[in-house]
Amino acid sequence: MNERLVIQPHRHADRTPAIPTFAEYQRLYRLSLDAPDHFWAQRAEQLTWFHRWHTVFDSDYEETDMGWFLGGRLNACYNCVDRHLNQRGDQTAVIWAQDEPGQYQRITYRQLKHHVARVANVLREHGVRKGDRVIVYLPMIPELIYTMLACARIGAVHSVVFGGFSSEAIRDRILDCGARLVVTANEGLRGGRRLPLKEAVDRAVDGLDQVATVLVVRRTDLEPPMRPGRDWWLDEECHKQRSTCSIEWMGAEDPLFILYTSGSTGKPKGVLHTTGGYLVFASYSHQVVFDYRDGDIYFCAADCGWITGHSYIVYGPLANGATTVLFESTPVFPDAGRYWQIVDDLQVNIFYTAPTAIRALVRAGDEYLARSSRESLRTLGTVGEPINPDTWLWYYDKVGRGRCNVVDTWWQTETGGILIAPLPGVTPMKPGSATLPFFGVRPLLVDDDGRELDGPAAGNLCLRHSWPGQARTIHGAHHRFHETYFSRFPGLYFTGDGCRRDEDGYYWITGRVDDVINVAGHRLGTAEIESALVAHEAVTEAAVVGFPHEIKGQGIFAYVILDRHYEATDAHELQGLLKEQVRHVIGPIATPDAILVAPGLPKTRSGKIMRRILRQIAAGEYRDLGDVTTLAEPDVVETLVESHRTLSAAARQD
Ligand code: 7RM
Repeated sequence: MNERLVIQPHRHADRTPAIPTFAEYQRLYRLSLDAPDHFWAQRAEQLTWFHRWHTVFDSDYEETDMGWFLGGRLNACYNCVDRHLNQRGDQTAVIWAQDEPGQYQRITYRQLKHHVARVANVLREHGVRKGDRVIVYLPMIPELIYTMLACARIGAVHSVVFGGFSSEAIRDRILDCGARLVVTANEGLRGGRRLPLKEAVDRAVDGLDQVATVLVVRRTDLEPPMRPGRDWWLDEECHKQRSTCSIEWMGAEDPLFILYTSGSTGKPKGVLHTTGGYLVFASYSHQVVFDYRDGDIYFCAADCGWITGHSYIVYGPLANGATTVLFESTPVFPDAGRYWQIVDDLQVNIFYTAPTAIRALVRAGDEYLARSSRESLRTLGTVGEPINPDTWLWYYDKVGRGRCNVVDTWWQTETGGILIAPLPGVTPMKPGSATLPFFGVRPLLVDDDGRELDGPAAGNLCLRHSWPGQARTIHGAHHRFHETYFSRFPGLYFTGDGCRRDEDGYYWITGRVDDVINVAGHRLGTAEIESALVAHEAVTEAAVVGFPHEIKGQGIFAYVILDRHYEATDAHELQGLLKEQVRHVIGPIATPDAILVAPGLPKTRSGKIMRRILRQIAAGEYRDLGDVTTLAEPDVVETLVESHRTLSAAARQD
């Protein structure tokens, strides 16, 4: 694959991009770095403020205490809903594409306002007040958006938990953030299958007196057990409420939401975003990076359980008065043509998904494209993991028929919004590269000793100055926030990603350099999976690594050392048990693809596991394992290689 390939941006005949030329991008980029206060104040003026800020940006020297738009007051829900009513009360705000193909439900801005106000009143009636945390465990249904915005309206802090997490994971999050109210659904529907959400919540809150209220959305006709005094049907509660609800005006630095994300150590961290800077950044980046225009139909196929759904299904698009598509199903239900069917049915102009989904569709074959024209499309986006150039080109050539701009957008839960991406119609594209930094963003590469690298180079990706969408802390663990992001390279925010910069200054993200793996665009900590495994009585030690996976980007490979009482157990059965164990503790998304029962792990004499060797073996790269003589037990490596050979041979036969 030719990494020098440059694809010129496409101009769409009837329109000039928001940023009209590449020279203008460069000029504005300079300005955003030289005069960030001036630049961001102008962007913030696009929102509606109850009270203007007195200081655009302030931070202490260490950058672990940053604030944007200090003194300003606003409300995210007001900005996403109420302020549009005069101009676009009858415009569709949300198109819900239901699991069942061809079933759509349109919700106007006025209807959105009424639904959100009712849910907000229900929350208030159940005792939720400004600053309280609310756990949201819902499928991709309109009530998910209503609930997020209802929280924002009354100043409550939502924490959305992805439906692929288990009850234990829900419980951990409830405990960590101190939520007293949970919103869920009787069931979810996805790809024709039912997801027992209420049942999972019941298990999560069992014996937890802290949770006084569970609100249940009716998605199917299932009647789950309802505990009197604790469980309430949301529709019944809403019927009793008025469709107006007063707004809680929030300080710009008041929390908007907490979203849990995996790191290289310990349990997932509750990344906290605040109101003003986040909303300015999400809305402005949504407008510019997707070249969003009034009247566009915008479809982001992510799940609201992830940051992409927060910033680019809900907050960014709605703050911009867009029509945003909420997709309940999967890209392969009923077949691999589902996205394109929706694109044609709804005349989607902007489409945003993850490389793992595109790879699955490449694999399914081009025939699924034939039934749609996709002529309405203008911008195609990707996010979540590195996109290999072949996949990029398929997206560009086949899906976009060579006439759409492809934006490969690099960012993180912690960054709140997109930090590195091309601007459509403006930035020349290189397949596989996220290209150039967004306004106000200063990426830099450093070597392992923290020395900044100039020009073309490869190293650890860091960021120098704060930007408005930056996470402010980890809920209840500010010290951990500092430790995780600001201590490895003092004075810089460390992303955890490796990256290369080419001779044109383009950035090529190479993937995580820490013990975080990216499985089908889902971020998981190897330490989390290891602790789930050792929680099983059969396992005394576990080491988890990622390995290259054709569709998922990375797969999960677990090495386990068994308690001697279990050595006789049937290997196949044991693997099933351990997979179930991980599903139980974390959720289906963390299920290992392969489990290898190991006699020992390659460790240095000081007891440190040589993960590099484990990664190489898991990838089937047995040659060049490097110097293993420093290991405590060098022979272990050969045994592992043999076991891996056997395991792969068996897998090929299956
Ligand atoms: C938005 C999101 C963040 C991690 C990040 C990277 C990887 C995300 C890209 C990417 C290469 C991209 N948030 N990542 N986008 N890698 N190219 N365009 O995904 O917190 O869940 O994950 O995802 O490793 O650090 S996240």
